[in-house]
Amino acid sequence: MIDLHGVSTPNGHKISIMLAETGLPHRHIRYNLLEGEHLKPGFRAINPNHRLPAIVDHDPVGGGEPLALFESGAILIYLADKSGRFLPASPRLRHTAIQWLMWQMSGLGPQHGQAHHFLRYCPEPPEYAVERYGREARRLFDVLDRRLSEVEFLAEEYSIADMACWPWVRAARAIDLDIAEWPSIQAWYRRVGERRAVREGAAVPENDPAAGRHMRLNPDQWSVLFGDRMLAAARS
Ligand SMILES: N[C@@H](CCC(=O)N[C@@H](CS)C(=O)NCC(=O)O)C(=O)O
Repeated sequence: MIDLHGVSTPNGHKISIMLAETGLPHRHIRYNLLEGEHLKPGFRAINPNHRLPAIVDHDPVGGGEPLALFESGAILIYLADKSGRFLPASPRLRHTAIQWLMWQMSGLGPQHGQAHHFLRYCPEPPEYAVERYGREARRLFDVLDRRLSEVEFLAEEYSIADMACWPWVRAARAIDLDIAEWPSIQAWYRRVGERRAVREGAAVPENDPAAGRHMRLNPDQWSVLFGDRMLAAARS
């Protein structure tokens, strides 16, 4: 049994999609970020970085004590190893899949995340930051679109690289990007989105605060995400 410590955000959806795809037995433990549930000291044993998602596998690969893992890319690779699915068997394509997964983890996710921060959270967004991250967000979509004009899926066959990117492409409307501008991304987005496991894994609860476009945080919520409460969790 795998515990998914999760949240309804793009990073959380990567893992719920993979669990739905593989059918690995799991239960979903949902966190409320705005309440700071991920900052509680007890969560550190699962993720010392105090972020979501994380998993605890009570029947881990290789046996032994339950295994706790954080970083959604590492979790996807682990679940691919455990299930023997969604990482191509051929070394060339396996490394291609890992390459695009790393691109998502280091580029698409963080850069679109910064664009989102300055557009949606920053009280008085500096024009420089909005433009810098806006341009980078568009550049990354240009890169993705070019790749998807050459192949049906990022590593030629459907893999964890597609599962990692898809929720971030879906979230791009929140930074005012319309995927209709990138036809190959749009076609791939529909192709992947038609999968039952993707629909199931990426279902957003109606009351999910992260699903809204405009984030109006009260001072305590701001402190949890960006201020003293966030820092205190790492220092305590
Ligand atoms: N690189 C990490 C990013 C994790 C991350 O930043 N998760 C967000 C939710 S998508 C989070 O926990 N935010 C809480 C916070 O910033 O306090 C991953 O891919 O797992």
